[in-house]
Amino acid sequence: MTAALAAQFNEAELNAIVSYLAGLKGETPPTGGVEATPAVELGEAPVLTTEEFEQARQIFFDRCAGCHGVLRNGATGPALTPDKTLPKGTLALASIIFNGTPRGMPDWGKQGVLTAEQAELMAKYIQNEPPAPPEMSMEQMRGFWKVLVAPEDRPTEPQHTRNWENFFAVTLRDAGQVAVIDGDTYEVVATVNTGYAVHISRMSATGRYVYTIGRDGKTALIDLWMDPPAVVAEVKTCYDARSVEVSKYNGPEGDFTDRYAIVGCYWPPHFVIVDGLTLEPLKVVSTRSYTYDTQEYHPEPRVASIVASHFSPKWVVNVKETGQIWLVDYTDVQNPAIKMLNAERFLHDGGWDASGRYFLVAANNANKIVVLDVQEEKVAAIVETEKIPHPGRGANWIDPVFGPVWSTSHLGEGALVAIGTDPVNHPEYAWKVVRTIPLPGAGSLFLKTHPNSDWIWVDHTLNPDEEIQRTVCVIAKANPVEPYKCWQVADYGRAVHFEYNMEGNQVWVSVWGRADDPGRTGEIVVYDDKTLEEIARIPNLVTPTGKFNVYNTVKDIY
Ligand code: DHE
Repeated sequence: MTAALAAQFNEAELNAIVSYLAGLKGETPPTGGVEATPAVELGEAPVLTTEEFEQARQIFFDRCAGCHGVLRNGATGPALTPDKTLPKGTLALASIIFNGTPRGMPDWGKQGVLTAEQAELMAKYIQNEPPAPPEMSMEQMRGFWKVLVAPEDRPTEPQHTRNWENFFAVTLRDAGQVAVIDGDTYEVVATVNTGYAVHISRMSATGRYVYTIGRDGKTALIDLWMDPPAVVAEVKTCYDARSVEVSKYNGPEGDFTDRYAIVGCYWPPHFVIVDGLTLEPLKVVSTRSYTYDTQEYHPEPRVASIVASHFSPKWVVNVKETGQIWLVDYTDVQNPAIKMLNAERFLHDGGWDASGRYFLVAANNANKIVVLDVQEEKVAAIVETEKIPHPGRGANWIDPVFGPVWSTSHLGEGALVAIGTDPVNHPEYAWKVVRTIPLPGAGSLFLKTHPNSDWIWVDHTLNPDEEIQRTVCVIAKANPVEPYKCWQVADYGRAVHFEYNMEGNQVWVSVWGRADDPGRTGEIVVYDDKTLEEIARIPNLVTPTGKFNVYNTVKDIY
């Protein structure tokens, strides 16, 4: 490789190319081999047949758009527009797609998700201009909307004697389903069809309903009082989505519990307010706007996390690419007042501090956590962290030296940080990183704790090393300087995401297997949170990822 070409790549990308080329040496290369197309000049995008282009478009939507954007302007992952990809060329791009990078690009080839031919196809595809995806009108949304059981035909009390507040909604990612699992008995009470690859489940303010959002933009409403729990309404408000939240406020301005829900879309870039009991789409609001800092127009500002304020009838809507936090007042949904706060680019996931006043959200590719004071409606601080913070909802705990803290782990660094969250009693530590605790590796997606727990649990799901991918660690709150214990939860798959049961004495961890590998599709491992001993396995689940306990989700316990 010439020095000029090598300068196009960072160290991680060069390593991926070297490792890829090393794999091509043998008689039967493990990767299947990719024809070495030299780096091409700008303007010479490789030509694809219509069939190849359609296959690549679908793979890009399923695997790549979440991080790089549908229009490939970059967010969690770098921009992949032809001006960036053409100088790299097919071979280098295919190497990176196949091998991944330590900074968070998954190793799609090594994981067996993409063949070498598909990696090459994707490398060629991303050197072409991105196709413009379709918009979605209110009329189309209404066409998708279905009420399967009308509110007046639903039960007025639970139709079973199970402890439904201790139910878990578990995403069965590749099956396009959610399993409702009884947290007392570990029985699968119902498996319901939802959207594809449900990203999150959130509960209505009363806890009776579960709202799921599929990657395909489909929202399903599950009634937990039915026997068995079933989908009572569904709607599709976008083609690509990650977030859903409900209205929670009950106070002088009205009782909004179970009244509305809001769906945050990746494409088209908008949010949609729907009726809380029927999912009837009511109002669509575009997020296309200007970046908060340079004030340049952005055609694809995607809606990342959304939370409902406890203080006012407002949702906190995090707009990724423009770096703005929108406070959306839902008292008049047809004429919503929106306060736009400048924050930081690439807002992603986040959670409340223990008081419920501050929302801490990762600006992941900026390596920062933005602290929003929801009561004062202003950004209280922006905190520098390690590389690519990924908190899920984070973890609130009391540090023996620094008092109340909120924690995040990182995708790009083996480190868990604690940020002081108590400006009243510990002002010297508030909104500062007070601890950095080393982990066995990078690639962490989630961490979790509970006010009753002695531990903070953390995963390493996207670490390239197979053993580390399945390893979870616990850090003792009493001595938070290093992990107290780390172990592999299974001999296959990746360990991902934690959730406590209602009592806060058991922890559930997903083993994310492969849908096409019978016996190893996935399971949930349940641990005693005091002794850290395994209590049960809930086997034969198809690619379980997120798990949401009804009680803990309603009360925002993490
Ligand atoms: Fe997620 C939360 C986006 C990849 C499982 N994920 C979120 C949120 C966003 C988001 C915006 C916050 C929602 C909220 O709170 O309102 N996730 C994205 C992506 O854009 C990304 C990086 C790439 C993609 O294409 O989707 C991505 N996420 C993943 C996964 O690969 C995971 C592990 C499995 C999957 O679904 O494909 C995954 N994300 C989750 C889970 C949560 C989540 C389980 C909720 C955590 C919680 O405890 O609340």
